[in-house]
Amino acid sequence: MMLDRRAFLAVTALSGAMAQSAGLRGTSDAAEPFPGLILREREPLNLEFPFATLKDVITPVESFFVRSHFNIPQLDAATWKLRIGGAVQNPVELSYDDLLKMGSTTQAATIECAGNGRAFLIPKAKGVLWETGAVGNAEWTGVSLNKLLEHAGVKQDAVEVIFTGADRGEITEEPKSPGKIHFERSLPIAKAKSAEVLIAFAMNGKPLTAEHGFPARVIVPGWYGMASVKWLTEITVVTTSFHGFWQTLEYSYFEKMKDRSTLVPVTELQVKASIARPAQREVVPTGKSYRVFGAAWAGEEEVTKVEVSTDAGTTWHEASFVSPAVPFSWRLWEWDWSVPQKPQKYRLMVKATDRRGRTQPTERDANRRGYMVNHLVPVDLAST
Ligand SMILES: Nc1nc2c(c(=O)[nH]1)N[C@H]1C(S)=C(S)[C@@H](COP(=O)(O)O)O[C@H]1N2
Ligand SMILES: [Mo]
Repeated sequence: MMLDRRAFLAVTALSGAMAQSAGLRGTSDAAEPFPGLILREREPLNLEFPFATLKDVITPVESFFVRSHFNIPQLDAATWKLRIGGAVQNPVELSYDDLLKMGSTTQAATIECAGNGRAFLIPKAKGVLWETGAVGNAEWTGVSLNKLLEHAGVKQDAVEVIFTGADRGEITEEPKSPGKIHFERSLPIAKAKSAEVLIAFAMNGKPLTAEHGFPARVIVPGWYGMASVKWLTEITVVTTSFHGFWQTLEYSYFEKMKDRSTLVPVTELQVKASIARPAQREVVPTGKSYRVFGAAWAGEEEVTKVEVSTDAGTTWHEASFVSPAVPFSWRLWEWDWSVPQKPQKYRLMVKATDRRGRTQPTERDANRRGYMVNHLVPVDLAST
Protein backbone atom coordinates (compact mmCIF):
# COMPACT_ATOMS: atom_id res chain seq x y z
CA MET A 1 0.00 0.00 0.00
CA MET A 2 1.32 3.41 -1.02
CA LEU A 3 0.54 6.28 1.27
CA ASP A 4 1.01 9.94 0.50
CA ARG A 5 2.56 12.06 3.24
CA ARG A 6 -0.75 13.31 4.64
CA ALA A 7 -2.27 9.85 4.83
CA PHE A 8 0.93 8.53 6.40
CA LEU A 9 0.82 11.22 9.10
CA ALA A 10 -2.84 10.40 9.79
CA VAL A 11 -2.02 6.68 10.18
CA THR A 12 0.91 7.30 12.49
CA ALA A 13 -1.19 9.70 14.60
CA LEU A 14 -3.88 7.01 14.87
CA SER A 15 -1.49 4.22 15.86
CA GLY A 16 0.01 6.59 18.43
CA ALA A 17 -3.45 7.19 19.88
CA MET A 18 -4.13 3.44 19.89
CA ALA A 19 -0.86 2.69 21.65
CA GLN A 20 -1.78 5.35 24.19
CA SER A 21 -5.23 3.90 24.89
CA ALA A 22 -3.76 0.38 25.18
CA GLY A 23 -1.35 1.83 27.73
CA LEU A 24 -4.28 3.38 29.57
CA ARG A 25 -5.90 0.00 30.02
CA GLY A 26 -2.53 -1.35 31.10
CA THR A 27 -2.94 -4.37 28.84
CA SER A 28 -0.18 -4.08 26.27
CA ASP A 29 2.64 -1.75 25.26
CA ALA A 30 5.16 -3.02 27.82
CA ALA A 31 7.48 -0.24 28.84
CA GLU A 32 10.73 -1.62 27.40
CA PRO A 33 13.33 -1.44 28.93
CA PHE A 34 11.02 -1.40 31.97
CA PRO A 35 9.16 -4.70 31.49
CA GLY A 36 7.60 -4.73 34.97
CA LEU A 37 5.86 -1.38 34.47
CA ILE A 38 3.07 0.19 32.40
CA LEU A 39 4.21 2.95 30.06
CA ARG A 40 2.13 6.09 30.54
CA GLU A 41 4.44 8.55 28.80
CA ARG A 42 7.82 8.12 27.13
CA GLU A 43 9.07 11.73 27.23
CA PRO A 44 9.13 12.69 29.98
CA LEU A 45 9.23 9.17 31.38
CA ASN A 46 6.13 8.16 33.35
CA LEU A 47 5.71 4.52 34.38
CA GLU A 48 3.02 2.89 36.48
CA PHE A 49 3.29 -0.12 38.80
CA PRO A 50 0.74 -2.76 37.73
CA PHE A 51 -0.98 -2.77 41.13
CA ALA A 52 -2.59 -6.19 40.49
CA THR A 53 0.93 -7.70 40.78
CA LEU A 54 1.37 -6.45 44.39
CA LYS A 55 3.16 -9.11 46.46
CA ASP A 56 5.51 -7.85 49.16
CA VAL A 57 5.58 -4.89 51.54
CA ILE A 58 8.69 -3.60 49.80
CA THR A 59 8.23 -2.73 46.14
CA PRO A 60 11.23 -3.84 44.05
CA VAL A 61 13.02 -0.95 42.31
CA GLU A 62 12.18 -2.47 38.86
CA SER A 63 8.45 -2.26 39.69
CA PHE A 64 8.45 1.13 41.41
CA PHE A 65 6.44 3.78 39.50
CA VAL A 66 8.33 6.67 37.91
CA ARG A 67 6.94 10.20 37.80
CA SER A 68 8.92 12.86 35.97
CA HIS A 69 7.89 16.26 34.63
CA PHE A 70 11.01 16.86 32.51
CA ASN A 71 13.56 14.60 30.88
CA ILE A 72 15.74 12.70 33.33
CA PRO A 73 19.04 14.51 33.91
CA GLN A 74 22.11 12.27 33.57
CA LEU A 75 24.22 13.34 36.53
CA ASP A 76 27.79 12.28 37.24
CA ALA A 77 28.55 11.45 40.89
CA ALA A 78 32.16 12.61 40.38
CA THR A 79 31.14 16.19 39.61
CA TRP A 80 27.74 16.43 41.33
CA LYS A 81 27.48 18.90 44.22
CA LEU A 82 24.79 19.57 46.80
CA ARG A 83 24.66 23.18 47.99
CA ILE A 84 22.94 24.31 51.16
CA GLY A 85 22.46 28.07 51.28
CA GLY A 86 20.06 30.95 51.83
CA ALA A 87 19.24 31.90 55.43
CA VAL A 88 22.06 29.87 57.03
CA GLN A 89 25.18 30.80 59.05
CA ASN A 90 27.57 28.59 57.04
CA PRO A 91 26.66 27.70 53.46
CA VAL A 92 27.68 24.10 52.77
CA GLU A 93 28.79 22.34 49.58
CA LEU A 94 28.91 18.55 49.61
CA SER A 95 30.22 16.04 47.10
CA TYR A 96 28.69 12.60 46.63
CA ASP A 97 31.50 11.08 48.76
CA ASP A 98 30.96 13.67 51.49
CA LEU A 99 27.27 12.74 51.62
CA LEU A 100 27.97 9.00 51.76
CA LYS A 101 30.41 9.51 54.64
CA MET A 102 28.09 11.61 56.80
CA GLY A 103 26.38 8.75 58.62
CA SER A 104 23.10 7.48 57.29
CA THR A 105 19.81 6.03 58.43
CA THR A 106 17.31 3.79 56.68
CA GLN A 107 13.64 4.61 56.66
CA ALA A 108 10.68 2.89 54.97
CA ALA A 109 8.26 5.20 53.23
CA THR A 110 5.28 4.84 50.94
CA ILE A 111 5.48 7.29 48.06
CA GLU A 112 2.19 7.99 46.32
CA CYS A 113 1.80 10.45 43.48
CA ALA A 114 -0.88 13.04 44.28
CA GLY A 115 -2.44 12.18 40.91
CA ASN A 116 -2.71 8.43 41.63
CA GLY A 117 -6.24 7.27 40.71
CA ARG A 118 -6.83 10.26 38.42
CA ALA A 119 -8.07 7.92 35.65
CA PHE A 120 -11.23 7.34 37.74
CA LEU A 121 -12.21 11.00 37.95
CA ILE A 122 -15.35 12.26 36.23
CA PRO A 123 -15.20 14.66 34.45
CA LYS A 124 -11.85 13.59 33.05
CA ALA A 125 -8.97 15.40 34.78
CA LYS A 126 -5.92 16.77 33.02
CA GLY A 127 -2.52 15.21 33.68
CA VAL A 128 -1.13 11.67 33.50
CA LEU A 129 -4.09 9.27 33.82
CA TRP A 130 -2.78 7.00 36.55
CA GLU A 131 -4.98 4.11 37.65
CA THR A 132 -4.05 2.54 41.03
CA GLY A 133 -0.30 2.05 40.57
CA ALA A 134 1.34 5.46 41.04
CA VAL A 135 2.35 4.28 44.50
CA GLY A 136 5.08 2.13 46.02
CA ASN A 137 6.83 1.41 49.28
CA ALA A 138 10.61 1.29 49.60
CA GLU A 139 13.42 1.45 52.12
CA TRP A 140 15.35 4.67 51.68
CA THR A 141 18.86 5.21 53.00
CA GLY A 142 20.31 8.65 53.42
CA VAL A 143 21.41 11.49 55.66
CA SER A 144 18.91 13.16 57.96
CA LEU A 145 18.00 16.57 56.51
CA ASN A 146 17.98 17.98 60.05
CA LYS A 147 21.61 16.98 60.46
CA LEU A 148 22.55 18.86 57.27
CA LEU A 149 20.53 21.89 58.38
CA GLU A 150 22.28 21.89 61.77
CA HIS A 151 25.60 21.78 59.95
CA ALA A 152 24.65 24.85 57.96
CA GLY A 153 23.11 26.64 60.96
CA VAL A 154 19.56 27.68 60.07
CA LYS A 155 18.84 31.32 60.94
CA GLN A 156 16.14 32.16 63.49
CA ASP A 157 13.70 33.70 61.03
CA ALA A 158 13.71 30.76 58.55
CA VAL A 159 10.22 29.58 57.55
CA GLU A 160 10.72 27.12 54.69
CA VAL A 161 13.33 25.07 52.87
CA ILE A 162 13.30 24.92 49.05
CA PHE A 163 14.62 21.84 47.26
CA THR A 164 15.77 22.20 43.65
CA GLY A 165 16.12 19.33 41.19
CA ALA A 166 18.62 19.39 38.32
CA ASP A 167 15.85 18.70 35.79
CA ARG A 168 14.61 21.70 33.88
CA GLY A 169 12.16 22.60 31.12
CA GLU A 170 9.30 24.75 29.97
CA ILE A 171 5.63 23.84 30.37
CA THR A 172 3.97 25.13 27.19
CA GLU A 173 0.39 24.02 27.94
CA GLU A 174 -1.87 25.86 30.39
CA PRO A 175 -1.01 26.53 33.12
CA LYS A 176 2.25 27.63 31.43
CA SER A 177 5.49 27.99 33.35
CA PRO A 178 7.39 31.30 33.36
CA GLY A 179 9.86 30.07 30.73
CA LYS A 180 12.29 27.31 31.67
CA ILE A 181 12.05 26.24 35.29
CA HIS A 182 13.48 23.54 37.53
CA PHE A 183 11.33 21.09 39.45
CA GLU A 184 11.35 22.54 42.96
CA ARG A 185 9.17 22.43 46.06
CA SER A 186 9.38 23.91 49.55
CA LEU A 187 8.80 22.31 52.94
CA PRO A 188 7.82 24.15 56.13
CA ILE A 189 10.79 24.34 58.50
CA ALA A 190 9.06 22.15 61.12
CA LYS A 191 8.61 19.21 58.73
CA ALA A 192 12.12 19.82 57.31
CA LYS A 193 13.53 19.30 60.84
CA SER A 194 11.51 16.11 61.48
CA ALA A 195 13.64 13.02 61.99
CA GLU A 196 12.05 11.07 59.10
CA VAL A 197 13.01 13.49 56.30
CA LEU A 198 16.07 12.23 54.43
CA ILE A 199 18.46 13.22 51.70
CA ALA A 200 18.50 9.70 50.28
CA PHE A 201 21.14 8.12 48.07
CA ALA A 202 19.94 4.52 48.19
CA MET A 203 16.66 2.69 47.57
CA ASN A 204 16.15 -0.86 48.86
CA GLY A 205 19.86 -1.04 49.69
CA LYS A 206 21.22 -0.03 46.27
CA PRO A 207 22.34 3.35 44.88
CA LEU A 208 19.40 5.29 43.41
CA THR A 209 18.78 4.62 39.74
CA ALA A 210 18.69 7.57 37.31
CA GLU A 211 14.86 7.30 37.16
CA HIS A 212 14.50 7.57 40.94
CA GLY A 213 16.80 10.54 41.46
CA PHE A 214 20.52 9.58 41.29
CA PRO A 215 22.76 10.74 42.92
CA ALA A 216 20.46 11.99 45.72
CA ARG A 217 16.86 12.96 46.38
CA VAL A 218 14.68 14.19 49.17
CA ILE A 219 12.36 11.70 50.88
CA VAL A 220 9.46 13.27 52.75
CA PRO A 221 7.71 10.34 54.47
CA GLY A 222 3.99 10.89 55.00
CA TRP A 223 3.62 13.41 52.16
CA TYR A 224 2.55 12.95 48.56
CA GLY A 225 5.38 12.19 46.13
CA MET A 226 5.87 15.71 44.71
CA ALA A 227 7.60 16.71 47.96
CA SER A 228 10.34 14.11 47.45
CA VAL A 229 12.44 16.10 44.96
CA LYS A 230 14.74 13.92 42.81
CA TRP A 231 18.14 14.85 41.30
CA LEU A 232 18.65 17.26 44.18
CA THR A 233 21.31 19.94 43.70
CA GLU A 234 20.25 22.79 45.97
CA ILE A 235 18.70 23.28 49.39
CA THR A 236 17.77 26.91 50.07
CA VAL A 237 16.53 28.11 53.46
CA VAL A 238 14.12 31.03 53.06
CA THR A 239 12.51 33.58 55.40
CA THR A 240 9.29 34.10 53.40
CA SER A 241 7.01 31.42 52.02
CA PHE A 242 7.70 30.18 48.50
CA HIS A 243 4.95 30.18 45.85
CA GLY A 244 6.67 28.30 43.02
CA PHE A 245 4.92 26.73 40.03
CA TRP A 246 4.82 23.20 41.54
CA GLN A 247 2.93 24.26 44.67
CA THR A 248 0.55 26.88 43.26
CA LEU A 249 -0.45 26.31 39.63
CA GLU A 250 0.26 22.59 40.02
CA TYR A 251 -0.03 20.31 43.08
CA SER A 252 -2.44 22.61 44.92
CA TYR A 253 -6.12 22.38 45.87
CA PHE A 254 -8.93 24.50 47.30
CA GLU A 255 -9.29 24.14 51.03
CA LYS A 256 -12.75 25.05 52.25
CA MET A 257 -12.87 27.62 55.02
CA LYS A 258 -16.03 28.99 56.60
CA ASP A 259 -16.86 31.71 54.10
CA ARG A 260 -14.50 31.06 51.22
CA SER A 261 -11.93 28.64 49.79
CA THR A 262 -8.20 29.17 49.78
CA LEU A 263 -5.65 27.56 47.44
CA VAL A 264 -3.07 25.51 49.38
CA PRO A 265 -0.21 23.22 48.32
CA VAL A 266 -0.81 19.46 48.34
CA THR A 267 1.07 18.07 51.36
CA GLU A 268 0.14 15.07 53.59
CA LEU A 269 -1.02 11.74 52.23
CA GLN A 270 -4.71 10.98 52.75
CA VAL A 271 -5.83 7.68 54.28
CA LYS A 272 -6.42 5.13 51.53
CA ALA A 273 -6.79 1.41 50.84
CA SER A 274 -6.39 -0.09 47.41
CA ILE A 275 -7.41 -3.51 46.06
CA ALA A 276 -4.74 -5.41 44.14
CA ARG A 277 -6.80 -8.55 43.59
CA PRO A 278 -9.36 -9.19 42.23
CA ALA A 279 -8.62 -6.80 39.39
CA GLN A 280 -11.20 -4.59 37.72
CA ARG A 281 -13.68 -6.70 35.66
CA GLU A 282 -12.08 -10.00 36.77
CA VAL A 283 -14.35 -13.06 36.70
CA VAL A 284 -14.20 -15.05 39.95
CA PRO A 285 -15.33 -18.68 40.42
CA THR A 286 -18.60 -19.28 42.33
CA GLY A 287 -18.80 -21.45 45.46
CA LYS A 288 -15.13 -21.00 46.35
CA SER A 289 -13.08 -18.86 48.65
CA TYR A 290 -11.25 -15.89 47.09
CA ARG A 291 -8.45 -14.00 48.85
CA VAL A 292 -9.15 -10.29 48.40
CA PHE A 293 -5.77 -8.59 48.83
CA GLY A 294 -4.27 -5.13 48.82
CA ALA A 295 -2.45 -2.36 50.66
CA ALA A 296 -3.47 0.57 52.87
CA TRP A 297 -1.64 3.69 54.02
CA ALA A 298 -2.31 6.88 55.95
CA GLY A 299 0.78 9.07 55.64
CA GLU A 300 1.95 10.33 59.02
CA GLU A 301 -0.66 8.25 60.87
CA GLU A 302 -1.07 4.49 61.36
CA VAL A 303 -3.74 2.51 59.49
CA THR A 304 -5.77 0.66 62.14
CA LYS A 305 -8.70 -0.79 60.16
CA VAL A 306 -9.45 -1.98 56.63
CA GLU A 307 -12.96 -3.06 55.60
CA VAL A 308 -14.17 -4.72 52.42
CA SER A 309 -17.64 -4.58 50.87
CA THR A 310 -18.92 -6.79 48.04
CA ASP A 311 -22.24 -4.93 47.76
CA ALA A 312 -21.17 -1.38 46.87
CA GLY A 313 -20.76 -0.28 50.48
CA THR A 314 -24.03 -1.54 52.00
CA THR A 315 -22.30 -4.03 54.32
CA TRP A 316 -18.65 -4.14 55.40
CA HIS A 317 -16.32 -6.95 56.55
CA GLU A 318 -13.14 -6.34 58.51
CA ALA A 319 -9.97 -7.43 56.71
CA SER A 320 -6.85 -8.78 58.50
CA PHE A 321 -3.43 -7.19 58.29
CA VAL A 322 -0.72 -9.42 56.89
CA SER A 323 2.12 -7.00 57.67
CA PRO A 324 2.85 -4.99 60.82
CA ALA A 325 2.34 -1.27 61.30
CA VAL A 326 5.62 0.42 60.32
CA PRO A 327 5.70 4.23 60.52
CA PHE A 328 5.21 5.93 57.10
CA SER A 329 4.90 2.54 55.38
CA TRP A 330 1.82 0.91 53.88
CA ARG A 331 0.33 -2.28 55.37
CA LEU A 332 -0.79 -5.26 53.37
CA TRP A 333 -4.22 -6.71 54.18
CA GLU A 334 -6.39 -9.65 53.09
CA TRP A 335 -9.98 -10.80 53.41
CA ASP A 336 -11.23 -14.30 52.64
CA TRP A 337 -14.37 -13.99 50.58
CA SER A 338 -16.70 -16.98 50.32
CA VAL A 339 -18.08 -16.36 46.85
CA PRO A 340 -21.77 -17.48 46.78
CA GLN A 341 -22.92 -20.33 44.47
CA LYS A 342 -25.20 -18.19 42.33
CA PRO A 343 -23.41 -16.45 39.43
CA GLN A 344 -23.87 -12.69 39.77
CA LYS A 345 -22.30 -9.25 39.56
CA TYR A 346 -20.43 -7.64 42.45
CA ARG A 347 -19.21 -4.18 43.25
CA LEU A 348 -16.22 -4.45 45.60
CA MET A 349 -15.06 -1.54 47.72
CA VAL A 350 -12.38 -1.16 50.35
CA LYS A 351 -12.08 1.47 53.06
CA ALA A 352 -9.22 2.25 55.46
CA THR A 353 -9.37 4.06 58.80
CA ASP A 354 -6.40 5.53 60.67
CA ARG A 355 -5.61 5.75 64.39
CA ARG A 356 -7.24 9.18 64.58
CA GLY A 357 -10.48 7.77 63.13
CA ARG A 358 -10.07 9.45 59.76
CA THR A 359 -11.49 7.45 56.89
CA GLN A 360 -12.12 7.74 53.16
CA PRO A 361 -14.84 9.91 51.63
CA THR A 362 -17.60 8.21 49.61
CA GLU A 363 -17.83 11.06 47.11
CA ARG A 364 -15.18 12.92 45.17
CA ASP A 365 -14.57 16.51 46.26
CA ALA A 366 -14.04 18.61 43.11
CA ASN A 367 -12.05 21.19 45.11
CA ARG A 368 -9.18 18.71 45.15
CA ARG A 369 -8.78 19.35 41.41
CA GLY A 370 -6.74 16.45 39.93
CA TYR A 371 -5.09 15.46 43.22
CA MET A 372 -5.54 13.43 46.43
CA VAL A 373 -7.87 10.79 45.02
CA ASN A 374 -8.97 8.74 48.05
CA HIS A 375 -12.75 8.49 47.72
CA LEU A 376 -14.15 4.97 47.42
CA VAL A 377 -13.50 3.66 43.90
CA PRO A 378 -15.34 0.39 43.15
CA VAL A 379 -13.94 -2.76 41.53
CA ASP A 380 -16.67 -4.30 39.36
CA LEU A 381 -16.73 -8.08 39.01
CA ALA A 382 -18.81 -11.03 37.95
CA SER A 383 -18.80 -14.61 39.28
CA THR A 384 -19.38 -17.70 37.14
N1 LIG B 1 13.36 16.72 40.32
C1 LIG B 1 12.16 16.13 40.29
N2 LIG B 1 11.72 15.54 41.42
C2 LIG B 1 10.51 14.92 41.44
C3 LIG B 1 9.67 14.93 40.29
C4 LIG B 1 10.16 15.56 39.12
O1 LIG B 1 9.51 15.60 38.08
N3 LIG B 1 11.41 16.14 39.16
N4 LIG B 1 8.43 14.34 40.38
C5 LIG B 1 7.85 14.28 41.72
C6 LIG B 1 6.62 13.52 41.80
S1 LIG B 1 5.24 14.33 41.25
C7 LIG B 1 6.56 12.27 42.36
S2 LIG B 1 5.08 11.48 42.55
C8 LIG B 1 7.78 11.58 42.82
C9 LIG B 1 7.88 10.21 42.20
O2 LIG B 1 9.05 9.55 42.59
P1 LIG B 1 9.56 8.29 41.78
O3 LIG B 1 9.65 8.68 40.33
O4 LIG B 1 10.85 7.89 42.36
O5 LIG B 1 8.51 7.22 41.97
O6 LIG B 1 8.95 12.31 42.52
C10 LIG B 1 8.84 13.70 42.73
N5 LIG B 1 10.13 14.31 42.58
MO1 LIG C 1 3.40 13.05 41.73
